[in-house]
Amino acid sequence: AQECVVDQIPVKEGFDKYRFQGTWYAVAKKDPVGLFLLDNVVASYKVEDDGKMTATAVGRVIILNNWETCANMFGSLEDTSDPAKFKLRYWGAAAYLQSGYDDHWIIDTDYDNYAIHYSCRALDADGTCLDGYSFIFSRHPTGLRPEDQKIVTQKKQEMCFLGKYRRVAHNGFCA
Ligand code: AZE
Repeated sequence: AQECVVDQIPVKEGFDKYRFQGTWYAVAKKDPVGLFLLDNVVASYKVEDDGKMTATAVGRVIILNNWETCANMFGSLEDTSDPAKFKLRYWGAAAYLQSGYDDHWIIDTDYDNYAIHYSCRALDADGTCLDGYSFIFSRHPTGLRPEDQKIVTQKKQEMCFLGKYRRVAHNGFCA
C-alpha cells in the first residue's frame, strides 16, 4: 500500500554533499510535464564557503518556436532536515529560460561513479507522484559501469519510474 508514496521513497543515508561535488553527466532521464532539458545534460555541484550547495547545469533545449539552444542554468540547494533532500531554486542565464523551485533528492550515489536524482513536482491525492522528473548521473561521460546498472534498475523501481527513462545523448552540442 505504501508503494510509490513519495514520502516513503528511500533516499541516500548520510548523504555527504562535499563528496558529491564536481561534474556529473546525465546518462538517462525521466521527463516532467512541459519543457525540459533534452540531451547533452551536464551538472556541476559545489559546496560554497558558507556550506551551502550550489549547482550549474547545461543542456540542449527547444524553446518557443522551435529554437534550439543550450540552456545555461544555475541553482542553489537549500538544506532540509534530511541531508539527501534539498529544495532546488533554479534559474536560467537568460530570461527566456525556465526558473523554478523543485525538490532535489539524492536517492542513491557512490560519489565516484553513479548518482540517482529524483524530484516530484506534484503529488496525487494518494501521495504518489503525479508529475516528476529524475536524472541518472555518471561521473563518466561514457555512461554507467555495468556493476552500477543493477543498482540503478532497482532504484528506478523504488521511485516507481521504471520504464519511464530515456537515454541522454552526449554529442558535443553544448560543449
Ligand atoms: C539539475 C541539476 C542541478 C542544477 C539544475 C538542475 C535543473 C535544471 C532544470 C532546467 C530546466 C530548463 C528548461 C529550460 C527551457 C537538477 C539538472 C539547475 C530543471 C526547461
